[in-house]
Amino acid sequence: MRVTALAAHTPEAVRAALAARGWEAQPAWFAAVGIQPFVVLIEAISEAEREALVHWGTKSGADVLTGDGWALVAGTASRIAPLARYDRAPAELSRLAPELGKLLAARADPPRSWAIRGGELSLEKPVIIGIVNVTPDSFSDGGRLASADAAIEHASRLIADGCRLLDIGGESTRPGATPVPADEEIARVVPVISGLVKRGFGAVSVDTRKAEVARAAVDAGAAIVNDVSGLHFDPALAAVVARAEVGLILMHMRGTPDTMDDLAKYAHVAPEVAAELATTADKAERAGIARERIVVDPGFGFAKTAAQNFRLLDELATIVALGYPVAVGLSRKRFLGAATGRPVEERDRATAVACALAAERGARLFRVHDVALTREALALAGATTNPP
Ligand code: PMM
Repeated sequence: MRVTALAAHTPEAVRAALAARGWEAQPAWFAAVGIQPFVVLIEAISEAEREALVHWGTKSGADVLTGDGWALVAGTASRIAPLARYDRAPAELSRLAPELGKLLAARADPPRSWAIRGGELSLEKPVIIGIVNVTPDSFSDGGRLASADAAIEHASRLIADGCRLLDIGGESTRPGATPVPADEEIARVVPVISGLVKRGFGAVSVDTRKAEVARAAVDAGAAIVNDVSGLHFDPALAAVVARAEVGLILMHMRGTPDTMDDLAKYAHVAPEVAAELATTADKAERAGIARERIVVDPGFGFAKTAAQNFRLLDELATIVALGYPVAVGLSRKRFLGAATGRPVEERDRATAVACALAAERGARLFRVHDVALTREALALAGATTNPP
């Protein structure tokens, strides 16, 4: 007899073991996915629901841990799946079926594309978003025209390095940054956006919290709005996005850049960020923004301590499980310095490694300064499951 422990963090090892023993590709894949471990935390449940779950767990062989008002259910996906079916689940658990069904559906069929203005961006391969910050501290050498030209030239290098999207920002969101009036922000970003669109440099996104700036950027040809406030800063932003039918990145943060550090209080960061992002995405959909247009971003560095950022990166699958494509902004952030001891200008290698870790956990879009290095790290991470 020979006993071998197989890798279980992806379905690959089981698929390969079955394929090596003559299984057809499709059944081998479905079986491998079905026996992947699946753990769900169920909160705000009644005593009757809790008891029904414990009873169901004993019968079905899934592990159920419970406490006051919550339960944690662990097992394989195929063992837990019947709980998402009205005809198979105990009547007391009917409230659970639709919620669990959504999680299972997103897991079985993650989004493969993102609807942006004028078309779709494929997510089959990772999407690198090149950062073009047109803030005075980034481009401090002279007048507006010079800044726009410098930004466009910088963007052309990022495109050559392999990014598929350019994110243009005219307002710094660092703690303590001076707020920029909308007209000043427009004057910074619009010449760059129209210059890039005119040159046909691919999809352009505007990094703004303000409806007025988003409207001007969209008029200049932006295909995406990236709102770091997750629709909290300007209530009019959602309508602009809905009407223009552009893509939307909803980032998680609490408060504003000035107040966010005091709001970094979580009992368990990943589920709390996921719940807050789900509420925000719901709000966007109710404002008329199609689900296919929404990407969510856990907001690394925004209202999170270094330790919370690392937990969130490790537990990124919780954000991915919401069913929206996930973008991450890890580039040069302070918490990367906390692990490496590197100052901000030396954090591109750490950024590339962090992006590879995020890709493995299901992130599809990566907002970075150094596109070439990140592209290489992502190529390697991808080749692990899909060899070239
Ligand atoms: N971070 C910054 C700015 N915009 N947008 C998204 N979607 N995600 C982020 O993490 C994010 C962002 C701050 O970083 P920078 O000052 O280096 O641009």
